[in-house]
Amino acid sequence: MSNRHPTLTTPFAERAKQVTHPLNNYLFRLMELKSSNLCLSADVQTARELLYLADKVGPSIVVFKTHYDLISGWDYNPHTGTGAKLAVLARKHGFLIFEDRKFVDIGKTVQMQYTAGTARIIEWAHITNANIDAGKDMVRALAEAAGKWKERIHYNVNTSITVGTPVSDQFDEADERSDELRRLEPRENSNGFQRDGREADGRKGSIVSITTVTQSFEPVDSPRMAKNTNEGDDVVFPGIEEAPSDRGLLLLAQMSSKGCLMTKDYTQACVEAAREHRSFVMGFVSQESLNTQPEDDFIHMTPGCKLPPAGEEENGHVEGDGLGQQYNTPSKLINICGVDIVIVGRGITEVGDPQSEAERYREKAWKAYLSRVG
Ligand code: 6AU
Repeated sequence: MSNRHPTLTTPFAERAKQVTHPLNNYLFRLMELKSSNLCLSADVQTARELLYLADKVGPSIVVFKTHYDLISGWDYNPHTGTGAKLAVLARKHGFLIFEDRKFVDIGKTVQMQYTAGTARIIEWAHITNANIDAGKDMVRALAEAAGKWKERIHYNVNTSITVGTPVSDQFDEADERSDELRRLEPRENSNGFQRDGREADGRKGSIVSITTVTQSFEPVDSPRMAKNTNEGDDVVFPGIEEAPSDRGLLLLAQMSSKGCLMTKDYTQACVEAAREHRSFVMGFVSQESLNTQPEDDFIHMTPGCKLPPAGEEENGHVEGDGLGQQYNTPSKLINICGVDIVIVGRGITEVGDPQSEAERYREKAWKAYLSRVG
């Protein structure tokens, strides 16, 4: 870590003004507003527990981290399911959702894992992360997928249907329009040109009727992630606007686990990949600050964080979990290692009162930040 990098002593409110990534701008302002640099790692087993935790602990945190594949009863419906419900809580309490998916594969596969399949992570998670062992092109692939997704959600699709007898010129136009719609709305577009007598080889036969589906795309102003109609779903955390609809990636640059095989060269490759994709990569999951060049302003989120029990905080040391996880206190990670947000899981979720424990972590982590920036 470079001890003198300006980001270590610059308040989050100032960093908000300088950052490239819209989600970092939003997140730094949210952190100042809530006096919080705490992320909850909600590694619970059921969707019910997950949503309960998000509602209870939401006021103390700025990021809510999920492993959706741990959760039984995850409802995949994009409008009313678990992701959409989390989005409602994120707006209400003011936090970003981070799906800890740790993508690692060839570019095409990670694009599909990110945007499609059952979970459609991109629809509900503002942030996700990737291990770039597969190479830097994977980051570009995810960035491209996020860019295309954002273009698409910025438009409302308005549909009108007319039925009539066609004139000959209409067919070629109709085919072009149909292709365009298929490109924009893969698989979901159900418009059907009903043509009788169309030959398999593409020659036109006798046509009895045509149903024309016209779709126009109108810009949508709200960055809202999922459409919900329940009462109260529109509540937005006071003092800040809704999160932007941009998506962000954290590169898994260093791990908290004992014997981790990530080398310095790998970590450096993460930094280079981040610099190449500043409009998509927000920063790192790492154990220290990796900002070294003057223009670096990446955010650092750090797991492996636990406090000693209340009243014993001064002792400082916390044992690992016996399965490789190693812990440091918020004070060490933020003050000495220079990270911005601490990620806490079992330290909060496995106590009797997660709500007040989250407050204890929030206070300690924020105090460490204040002391770092002086
Ligand atoms: O606080 P814990 O130990 O209960 O949970 C830590 C959480 C888990 C891990 O999957 C995750 O943080 N994690 C990560 C992440 C966030 O990518 C990286 C790492 O190096 N160590 C780690 O524990 O959900």
